[in-house]
Amino acid sequence: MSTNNAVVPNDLSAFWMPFTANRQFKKSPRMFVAAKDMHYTTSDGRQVLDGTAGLWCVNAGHARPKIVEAISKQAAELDYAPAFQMGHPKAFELANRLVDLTPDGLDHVLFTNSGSESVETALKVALAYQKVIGQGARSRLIGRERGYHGVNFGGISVGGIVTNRKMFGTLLTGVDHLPHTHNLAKNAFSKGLPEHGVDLADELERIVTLHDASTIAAVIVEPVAGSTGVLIPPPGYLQRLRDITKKHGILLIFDEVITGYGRLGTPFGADYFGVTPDILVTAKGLTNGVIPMGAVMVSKEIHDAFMQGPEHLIEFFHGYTYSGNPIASAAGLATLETYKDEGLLTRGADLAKVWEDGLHSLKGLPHVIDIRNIGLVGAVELEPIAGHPTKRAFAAFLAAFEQGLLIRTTGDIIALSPPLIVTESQIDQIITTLAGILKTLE
Ligand code: PXG
Ligand code: PLP
Repeated sequence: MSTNNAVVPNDLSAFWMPFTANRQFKKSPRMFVAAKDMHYTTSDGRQVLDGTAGLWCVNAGHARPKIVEAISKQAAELDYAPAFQMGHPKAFELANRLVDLTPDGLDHVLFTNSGSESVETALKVALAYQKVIGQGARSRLIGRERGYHGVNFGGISVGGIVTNRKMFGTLLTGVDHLPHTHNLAKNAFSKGLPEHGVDLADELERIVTLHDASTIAAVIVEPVAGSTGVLIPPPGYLQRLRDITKKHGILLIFDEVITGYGRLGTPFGADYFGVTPDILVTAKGLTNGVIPMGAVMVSKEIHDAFMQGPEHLIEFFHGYTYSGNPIASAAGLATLETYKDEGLLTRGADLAKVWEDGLHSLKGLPHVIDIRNIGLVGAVELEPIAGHPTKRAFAAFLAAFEQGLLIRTTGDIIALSPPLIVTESQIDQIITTLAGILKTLE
């Protein structure tokens, strides 16, 4: 039990925490109680520099005035409106703004409440689209090893993380996977895009030959795999996936839950790589992480294929109670305005060189076996302690937290993705703190 005004509740047992070592955490909790701009405040009153934009989502930094104001105003004005067969202006306005922001051809938006729901939505649109155009035999979905597409059943089926899959039965049937593009032997310590591996895209041709194109609905990939440790594709790889999918009538879905909204120094990964998918999956940075919301942008061609038959009938049997929720829509609009006011969707490009130089200065420190960077994303891969995978990176995470820096670890990889408002001196602080920790790690 706890009181409402306690800084830290005295019983932590009821909340079964997500993707957390619950017993370890509850023995020595790490609590944030406030946040502003680049910093969190801990329950013991310390400032912690946010090196990860929360969970890759707080792209404009914390407690930004326009967003705070928009949310409180919207809550007082129109808190909720039914999402089915009713509308409210801000959801339409936000969809229009998103269509303006995304690459040409992506002209329609479906709203969700998370990246996971955005992924399920995209996969369902893809399958239904193939049916609607008379290609109903196209029921297979192709994902990629080490892909992360959230935690719902579709997402873990096309995803490629064994721990997220193995406890949950047979998942979706008819799914196959491309190989991932991570190649330490050939590409370690690459700056930006790694040189080797474009041929891995040709594995899609092999998969198409195996199953026949007429059975495949869609391919889903992250332009840069974030969650499994910042796996960056070589030049030409995504274009080759685009060419092969187009040739075979297969839809290409980019999961931009992390790469979207400025993370790579361009509005979307699609812009960075100059490759436009048929469906673009987003969440996180859409509302600066403040209110749960996702958005799935689809091509005009896909959307228009559904707009047939009697007009009083529902065209697509899918949606959420909170699709386009008024407060989330207001948060999204204020977030996009903040990005625009401050040039944040391209600020990553201005800082990319400083970021790259800082990160790569860690080369040669103990246990460091690779460093990767793109836009304002970075990863430092550590040699695992023999027999104890993840332990070394987790020790770095705990040490960083003690020293006032929030980092994120996955396996033995340290991932970094600061808010796009980060200053050069804060980049310096991130690198200096990390260097100190790497020198002392067991
Ligand atoms: N797709 C991608 C590419 C993601 O990165 C999701 C879907 C799912 O989004 P939701 O909102 O349902 O969590 C994600 C989320 C990490 C980390 O530290 C990454 C994510 C979430 C939490 C932590 O790597 N990615
Ligand atoms: N479960 C039940 C019993 C429901 O009534 C609903 C929605 O009406 C859902 C699940 C789905 O909830 P949501 O629309 O918030 O995803």
